Amino acid sequence: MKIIHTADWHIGQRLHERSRLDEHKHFLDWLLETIQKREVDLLLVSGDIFDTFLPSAAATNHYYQFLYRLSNETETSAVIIAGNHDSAEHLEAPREFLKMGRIHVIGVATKPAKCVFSFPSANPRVVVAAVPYIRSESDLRHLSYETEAERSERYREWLKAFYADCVACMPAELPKILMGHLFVQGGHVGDSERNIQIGGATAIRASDFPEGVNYVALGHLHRPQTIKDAAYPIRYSGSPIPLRFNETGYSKKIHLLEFSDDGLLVRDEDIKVRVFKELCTVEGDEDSILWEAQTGAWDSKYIQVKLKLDKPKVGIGDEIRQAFSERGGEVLSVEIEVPEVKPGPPISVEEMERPEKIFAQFHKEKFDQLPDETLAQTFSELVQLVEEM
Ligand SMILES: [Mn+2]
Repeated sequence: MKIIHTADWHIGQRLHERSRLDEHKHFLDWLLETIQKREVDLLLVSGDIFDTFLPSAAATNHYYQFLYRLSNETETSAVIIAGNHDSAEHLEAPREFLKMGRIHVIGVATKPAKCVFSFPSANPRVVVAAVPYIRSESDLRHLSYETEAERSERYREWLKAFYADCVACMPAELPKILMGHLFVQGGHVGDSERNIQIGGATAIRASDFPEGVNYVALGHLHRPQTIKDAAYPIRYSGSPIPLRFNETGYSKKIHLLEFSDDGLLVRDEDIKVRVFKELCTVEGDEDSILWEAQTGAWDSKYIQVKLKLDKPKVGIGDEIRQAFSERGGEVLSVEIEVPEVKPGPPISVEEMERPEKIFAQFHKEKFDQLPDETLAQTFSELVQLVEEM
């Protein structure tokens, strides 16, 4: 029984307004290919399918095209849960219809028994509990007298009990996989995960998962990682594409598990996701960045520029964008860092300069020249207006 665990697709995500749909399309094609090549029986997607509650038509289309192909071109089954970015209700709406294609979607956790699925259905060899993201505001009853700490604790207890109830519904002899979209204490948080905690310190602990489980397939954290010191693998697959420029120092992954016929985990393999688009960060002063732009290999890369300047310079952003684009790179963001001008000692009213003079000095410092006549005139009129008020 071969199983792939992935999560946090975030289809429809934009990076500095740049659509990522091409990358998602490549990823989903690659995933389907991998499923076919490795003869995978079951696909687990642990939440954050989409980036937003109401994904665009194009994003929705990519998702359903993939499911259609999975159902038609393979024998693979799938279990999909909603994450915090998904609308649980929207994701779940076509549930009955998707079941016809061996695809099981759980958006809202109702009863533990409804979250438990065995595969293959005719002759089960593995059992999965699909527990979607739990919203403290709607899934747990709101109690107005509760402190945040109490609420966090109640969230933890609720999840702990729900997982235990799921396991109680599972046939004892089958390998057990739990799915979830949540934060486990000890996990490494990047900065592209939104609402990582509810009400402050909400995290569940590795020891909160029940005994007798074989694998926990998690979503929520975007860096692939396994929680330390747990009795069995509790793992985040991470997002398949880097969602921010700072998610680039490591490989993106999906996980391939294999259970033998007698229920042992005989394979636990990382598969690196192909890089569909490289994200790069270039830092330095104007000269070094322009030199890098003119000499580096930037073809079809997305670039973030962090530029250090002594003083602001009009049009530098465009100049940099142009330089990279001449070598095929696309600059998505230019952050400019200018040293802060320290304010001088305070001066008395008698010593104060006329506003026109201060403005002229300010302009000279900022743009290296005095304001032109029109601007100086306009400013002086403004001052006059204020003084006459
Ligand atoms: Mn996510």
